[in-house]
Amino acid sequence: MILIHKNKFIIFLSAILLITSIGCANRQMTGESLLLDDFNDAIDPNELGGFSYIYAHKGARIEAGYHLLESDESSLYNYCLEISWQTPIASDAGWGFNTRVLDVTIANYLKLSLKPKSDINGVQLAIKDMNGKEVKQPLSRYAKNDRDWQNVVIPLSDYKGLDFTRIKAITLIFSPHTPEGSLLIDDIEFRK
Ligand SMILES: [Ca+2]
Repeated sequence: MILIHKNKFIIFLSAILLITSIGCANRQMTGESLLLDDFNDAIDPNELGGFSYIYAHKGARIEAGYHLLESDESSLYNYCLEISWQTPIASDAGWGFNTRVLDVTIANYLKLSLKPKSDINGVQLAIKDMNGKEVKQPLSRYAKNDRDWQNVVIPLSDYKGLDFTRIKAITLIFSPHTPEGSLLIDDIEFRK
């Protein structure tokens, strides 16, 4: 009986190790594009299984919520994410989400839909890898500072030095440069 229990325990332990190793495995982009989130299910986690996060220090405030877009024939429930920020002088705040351990070596661009509802000059887009290295670029380098929906295409060649075999997170960083504002964001994806 003791032997049977021991074998059962070993099988149980092996199953746990297998599940754990699958859970930690790198997700690899293989096709033309890899969707991170279209927000249409209006719930965390994103399409990669990663969760979003908010941070707001030294008097800053961030709010993020799902925003239902007007329906058209192609999609009845098209949600995007609305992010509002208040970033007084010397504060620091951001919204981001985990991509888990993502291999996007074959990708050339990060693409997203954006509708600024205010000035976005102080907004930066950061990409972080599993080594803890983070590279930031001003969103206004790629996006127009107007109030219409636009496709924003960000070349990953501008994010030098990252380990693109193990990308961990993408963050929008809000600074006191624009102390108050909001934007709508949708359809974040890596593309070849
Ligand atoms: Ca959407």
